[in-house]
Amino acid sequence: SWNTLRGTLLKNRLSEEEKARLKEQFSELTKQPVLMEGTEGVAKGKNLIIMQVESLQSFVIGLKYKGKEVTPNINAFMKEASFATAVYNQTGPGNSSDAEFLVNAGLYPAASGVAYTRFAGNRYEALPTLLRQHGYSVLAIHGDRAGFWNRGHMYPALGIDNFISRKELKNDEAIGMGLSDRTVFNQSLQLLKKEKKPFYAFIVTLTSHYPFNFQGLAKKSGFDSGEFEGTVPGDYLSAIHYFDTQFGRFLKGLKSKGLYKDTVIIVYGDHNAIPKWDSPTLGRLLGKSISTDREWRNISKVPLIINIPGVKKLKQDKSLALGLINLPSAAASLLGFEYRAGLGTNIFAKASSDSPVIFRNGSYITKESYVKPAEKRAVNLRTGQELSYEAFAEQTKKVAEILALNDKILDYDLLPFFLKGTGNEK
Ligand code: GP9
Ligand code: MN
Repeated sequence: SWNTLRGTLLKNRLSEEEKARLKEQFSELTKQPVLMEGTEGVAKGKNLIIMQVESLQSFVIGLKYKGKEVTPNINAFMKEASFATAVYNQTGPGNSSDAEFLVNAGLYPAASGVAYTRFAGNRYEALPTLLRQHGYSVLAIHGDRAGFWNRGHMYPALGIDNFISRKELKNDEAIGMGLSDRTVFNQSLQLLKKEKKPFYAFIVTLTSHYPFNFQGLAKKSGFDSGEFEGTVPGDYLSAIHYFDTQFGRFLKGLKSKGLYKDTVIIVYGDHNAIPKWDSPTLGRLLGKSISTDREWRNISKVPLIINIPGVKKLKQDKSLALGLINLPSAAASLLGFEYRAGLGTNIFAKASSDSPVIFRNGSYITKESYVKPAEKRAVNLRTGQELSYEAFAEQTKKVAEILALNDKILDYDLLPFFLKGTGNEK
């Protein structure tokens, strides 16, 4: 496109000094940390399913509406999970695709525009590539056309060499933007049964997409959102309940096909569902106030659940603030591998430093503070009390440098250069 071409033409070359400096910064940031006991390699040899659930927010988990659980299957899954938390949404304008990028590449969204469309020509060493190097077969399944978010080009760049999109799937049931979660899960079970083991399957759901009221969905969901039917939050509960029912059937299918016991299942929400202007309605539905920044931030979190059959609670350092960028290194280490090509700290790192959750706009969250450089403000996460912005100067500078490094990696396709000689290159 014109944007890509212009970007290429306007781009200055990086000096060798600058490249060396960036490489140094990168290797410093991606030093393999000491991990919590009982996490490294606990899932060695197992299959991996990473499921990105469209618009799944944390607040629906465990929620009862008119006495009925919204997500009974996720609730049960979470009870037996090895690790479960709520993370902050780090996506930018690329929405679903940014979440995929955070999770599979461990890189931040693009500084402007969308990484999946701007940087599909880059050379990555993403999680799928790493797993393929270790003998995994890799596939992605998503019930939309391959062109959406440029996945058809980006997936191969990330090392996903087998993309089962809407075109390859049986089109026997469509809801809203693409094939229904029901048929996608059914067909996924058939595909996974046949897939060479061990596999990594990246499954991206779609039916619970905004505005959550696609034709026929309410009926298939059967959820009674009462007086909130027809509002975004009410229809959201119904759409998520539909997803949850299909998810339950999928887990059952994995069990009956004998796949469950050999498979790590990671489930997360890609980004928040409810737009901010609907927060008063959501507040009424939940019977609580979500008017302050803090309440909004908390309600906007998305779940991240890791389930390794037979593995009870994984130890994690609670002081780490988490986002989706922290997932690929964690998934790799559970399987017994080291992921060195992304910028996120491992979820299971023994956190010696306070590693922040970084948002694309330069704001960041440490364990106790929320810092917004654009407004030169810092607040206490829990109390909302104003803090001295200047006190965060060093941390703010570090965060800006990490985002700048991310942008240099994308703009100049630097990963192959960074990883040369680390044993992580192709
Ligand atoms: C389409 C879907 C879009 O394939 O992933 O989701 P969005 O990015 O709009 O949340
Ligand atoms: Mn999405």
